[in-house]
Amino acid sequence: MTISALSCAILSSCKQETPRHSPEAQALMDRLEKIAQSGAHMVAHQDALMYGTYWNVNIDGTQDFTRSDVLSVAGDYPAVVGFELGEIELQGEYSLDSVKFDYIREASLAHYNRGGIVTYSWHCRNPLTGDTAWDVSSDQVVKSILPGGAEHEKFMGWMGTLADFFLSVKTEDGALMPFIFRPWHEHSGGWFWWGIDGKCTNEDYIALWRMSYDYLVGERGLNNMLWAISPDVRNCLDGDMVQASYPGDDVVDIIGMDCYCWKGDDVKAVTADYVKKMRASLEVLTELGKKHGKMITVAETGAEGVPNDKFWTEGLAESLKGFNVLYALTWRNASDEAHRGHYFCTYPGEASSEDFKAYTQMDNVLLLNDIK
Ligand code: BMA
Repeated sequence: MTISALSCAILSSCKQETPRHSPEAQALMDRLEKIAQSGAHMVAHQDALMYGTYWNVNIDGTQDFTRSDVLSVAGDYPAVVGFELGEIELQGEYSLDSVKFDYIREASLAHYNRGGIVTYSWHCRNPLTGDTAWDVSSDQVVKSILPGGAEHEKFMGWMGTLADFFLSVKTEDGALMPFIFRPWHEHSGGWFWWGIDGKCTNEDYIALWRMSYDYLVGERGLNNMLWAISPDVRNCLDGDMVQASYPGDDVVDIIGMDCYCWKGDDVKAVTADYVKKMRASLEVLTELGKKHGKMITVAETGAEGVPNDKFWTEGLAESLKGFNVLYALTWRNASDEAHRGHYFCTYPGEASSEDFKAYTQMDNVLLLNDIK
């Protein structure tokens, strides 16, 4: 033991600073920077390996995590796979989308070992009422979990459970798997308890983000993750709004946005609106990215039920043309009967599947094998 290590051991108050990024996280950053600068973007799909429109690992016994709707249609896996950790805070076996947390860990590692990139979202329950993330009955929730608030201890326990999960996702050589963490998303709206549109102040949102960072990275040593913020473009992705609630360059690695294509009878007109909204928002995001020296991404997108058979080439590809975006993550293809029609990507036999295939064959669109 060196003298300084010895004195640190003796003086328990002597804390070692956690470096901003672990070597694995830095390698992921470097890999992403290269992709971002190439002008190409990665195909990304939420819960891609857990279930698809007509299958589910819980039921079909495909627990080697080799199945994916994107793979079935395009012949390769998405480069980025998103997983949802909502309700991990309740310490049960299953997520709010009925996925086993053990499977999420195993599927994350399977994707990582194949050369893919993992991102986690967290629709955390309302710690004040115990109801879902969408319970916005009080505008005091964030305040109540900040230091000094009545629910602070309880909430830190929830964060502890999340940290325990992250600490359990280890690669074969024992390192913590690097990934992109995207907490407190769509905060520009008022539909989650952490929304700045009436549910908390900008200051409280920033405090929540920084508290999460300090705990997970500073206290639990989770410097294997990159932090992505993603406001929703509803309520307008205006630079000032994002600016006012921006947690700081020291605690953000990627600036993203969530932007969906809404429904309407005239699918061509709806798609054109989507392209317009995406491009206008990406202009703003590009400026923010430049200003803050951050990569930008489309953290959630798609059209529920993909009403336009040409959505991928006419909608998504058109939207992203000319922008340096990391990836475009289409939301989940829910498999359960209760969510029939709640799909945002394609699947075999689905009307837009040929167009999706054509989109993934474009030179600037990257599936898993393209990033290896
Ligand atoms: C929403 C919907 C919900 C789901 C939640 C978290 O957008 O897909 O059905 O529970 O995301 O994944």
